[in-house]
Amino acid sequence: KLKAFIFDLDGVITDTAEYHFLAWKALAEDLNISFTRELNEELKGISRMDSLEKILQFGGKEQEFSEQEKLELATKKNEHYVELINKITPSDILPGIEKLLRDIKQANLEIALASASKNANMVLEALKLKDQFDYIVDVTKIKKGKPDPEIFLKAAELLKVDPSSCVGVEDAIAGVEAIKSAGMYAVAVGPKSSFQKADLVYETTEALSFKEIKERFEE
Ligand code: B16
Ligand code: MG
Repeated sequence: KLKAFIFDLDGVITDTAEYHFLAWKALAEDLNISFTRELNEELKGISRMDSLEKILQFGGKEQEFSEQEKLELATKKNEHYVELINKITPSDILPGIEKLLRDIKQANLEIALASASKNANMVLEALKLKDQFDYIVDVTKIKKGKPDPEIFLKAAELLKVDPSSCVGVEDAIAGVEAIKSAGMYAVAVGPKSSFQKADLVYETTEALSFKEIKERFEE
């Protein structure tokens, strides 16, 4: 039986992916690494330090920095990112999300957030959505990033529901993998061709339908 929804943040609830992109791009340019939107796709759902590693690899510079220097680079990117997301308001909630959250609550189901972002609390507050969530997983306590299922399993544990009673909603390939490995029902947002492993795919957040997800889950 369907009992809970567990949401990703970036790319599902709001489009912070664009701000992550701009902040990484500025850092990459400083390092003389060319960074495109296409490469940015590979960073979705990936932690800050792992994202930095990937960018350094794209530029063939992964050997050039000490651990300390890498931390400084990641901090610099984050400061820029935080500056960019300061402008976020409830008008940045992606279409269809407020209705979906309302429909879930109306059906008396639980809602949790499973975001890899250390800025998730700040973003939810800026969107004025924090009250809609029963639990927000503290990512600093999570050892393994997506595609590992840990963050989704933690959310189910906090909600005290069995993973098999949960729907996970994601926009990243690593995220969908994490949901499936957690033994949950995976709803993906994005192009159908990217998400063979998902149980249900919606091209946009606007198309998300509580009724349809519930019916398909119960089939
Ligand atoms: P931060 P999600 C993820 O959030 C983003 O998709 C990913 O691009 C980002 O690097 C990661 O959070 C860490 O974010 O630097 O703010 O801690 O999609 O899991 O909500
Ligand atoms: Mg995401």
